[in-house]
Amino acid sequence: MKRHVWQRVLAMLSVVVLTTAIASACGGDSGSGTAEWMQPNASYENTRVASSDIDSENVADLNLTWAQELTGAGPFGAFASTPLISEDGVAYVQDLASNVMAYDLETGEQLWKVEYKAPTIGPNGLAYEDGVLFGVTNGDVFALEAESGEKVWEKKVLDYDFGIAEGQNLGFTIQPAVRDGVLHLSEAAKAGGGRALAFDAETGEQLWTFDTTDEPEGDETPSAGAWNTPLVDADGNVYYSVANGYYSHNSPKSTQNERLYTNSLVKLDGETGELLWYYQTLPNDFWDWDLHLSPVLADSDGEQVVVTGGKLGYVIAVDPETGEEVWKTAVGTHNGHDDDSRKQLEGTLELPSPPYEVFPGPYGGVETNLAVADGKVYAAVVNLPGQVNKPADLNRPVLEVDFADGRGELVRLDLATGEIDWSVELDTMPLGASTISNDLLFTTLFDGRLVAHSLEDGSEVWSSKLPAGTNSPVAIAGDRLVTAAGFPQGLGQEPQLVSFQLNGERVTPPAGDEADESAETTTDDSAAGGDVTEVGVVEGALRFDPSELSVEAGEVTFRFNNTEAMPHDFVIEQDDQRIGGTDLISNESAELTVELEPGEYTFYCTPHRGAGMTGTLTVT
Ligand SMILES: [Cu+2]
Repeated sequence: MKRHVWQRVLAMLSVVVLTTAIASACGGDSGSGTAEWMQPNASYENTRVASSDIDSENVADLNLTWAQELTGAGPFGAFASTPLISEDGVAYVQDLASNVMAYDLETGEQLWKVEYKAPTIGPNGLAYEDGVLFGVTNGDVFALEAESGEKVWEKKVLDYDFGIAEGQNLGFTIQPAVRDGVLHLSEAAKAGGGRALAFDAETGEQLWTFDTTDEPEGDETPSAGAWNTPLVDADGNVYYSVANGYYSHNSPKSTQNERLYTNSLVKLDGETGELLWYYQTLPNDFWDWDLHLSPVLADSDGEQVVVTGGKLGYVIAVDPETGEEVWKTAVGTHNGHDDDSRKQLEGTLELPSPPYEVFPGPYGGVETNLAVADGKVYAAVVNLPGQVNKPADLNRPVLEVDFADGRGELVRLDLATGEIDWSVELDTMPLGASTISNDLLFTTLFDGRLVAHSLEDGSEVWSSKLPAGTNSPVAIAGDRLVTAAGFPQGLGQEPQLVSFQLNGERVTPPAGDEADESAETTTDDSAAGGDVTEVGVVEGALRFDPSELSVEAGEVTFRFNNTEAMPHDFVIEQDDQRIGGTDLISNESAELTVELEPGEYTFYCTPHRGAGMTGTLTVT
């Protein structure tokens, strides 16, 4: 153990040396200096259209100019929000441990950091108005001086217990919106249904709340709330895509109903929080098909429409005045389950015998935000099925997936009709939202690539390999692009914030070869112990290695070796009773000693249980 810690320190030191070298290698020429990206989705309308110099003619000269290690992490990596970029050359970001940092865009130097150390599922992130940054941790809302990171105000808003695993109360995990002095954000899934809240941006005073379910006391299932930045229109009215509930196909039938306002777009009065209208797109959802994207307000031939979508694999346009559907288009792979939830309400649902796959899966469909420009909608679509391997899987609110099977598409739809103009296939999942820069569509791919595709026909124009896997969106301003390689997937990959500049001096980010070696040698420690049962992880797969263990009854010691930066724990239970577990750890080992009687046990990782990170333990 000691040796491992020491090697980790060495690895970190080498990273520090490298990043210092990178910073000093960066020359003095200044950027164009007037463009900014200071809204979560670039504009109040959530269009994700950058004010940018980068286009298909010059993208070949877009170079990585610095990378900085990200140290905080949540269950889905180190980073998942859209960075903010100020016109005076500062990037403001929040990692998945809720920590907030400011970086000098020119040098990559960290200007300040506020540590919250509160892991969250994400996507979280920052909002900005009049020199002040706004953000959340699980239960708190805070305002910071952008200049210094100094606290302006901070409020504990939620006082219930929350966790970071699916099916738990998740608290806040949203990138808020702020406009004209009012801050808007929502709880994510919460027992009975999360609330949308509005605050006075100057004082932090709570102005109103809106229950995103119509009977918040009716059902204890964590449900509704919102994951992504709402839309605030020029009148101050607020549109949220309200998420679903953690219901399984086999959840008691009494709790399965339309369950307003799950999977609904809602419009709220900005003054009072009163519901103006709702549009429910999928009642009684039990496949974890959230409607959860940031709604986008766009002009379509002189008519305003609000466009949204989500994991259900549809892009939808709604009339902002009435809430009536204008069009609804399926994107990505669907394999015949779209009407299951409605059929179950009618009592006519018949499912096949396992095993079978369900498209879109629980991480599938349009997982990350849309972009809209010039009468066109752009969607990054994930094709990754949920797996029903045995009848009991229908008790799971989130079907098991295998991230290694993930594929995707980029799709362009016509804003007026919803018709698909083009769709191009991707050999890995796009989880980096859609960002438009002149004639290019940027996103990031799960295996660690930053890509730019042609708006015209979807063809790939440019790509760059990032130092680690990623599920981070892209922000662009002027000649700069900021994103993260925040989802490490291989031995030695370290999460990093990365910055690109047109014609910037290219650097090679720390690749982590030395960390690689240190991780490999950690297993040597096992020689020191006596009877220790080792369990590790399959890198990048959210799986234990092995997934089946057997030990003899009595006092048993397990050593859990997490060779990834992704945090995992190792928990043993029997008949829903927790026997014991390690802390969440990353890039290290932890031991667990428990007294076990003969029998069958389950082990799992708390944050990734829903993603299938489970195994069986036989005690003889
Ligand atoms: Cu895990």
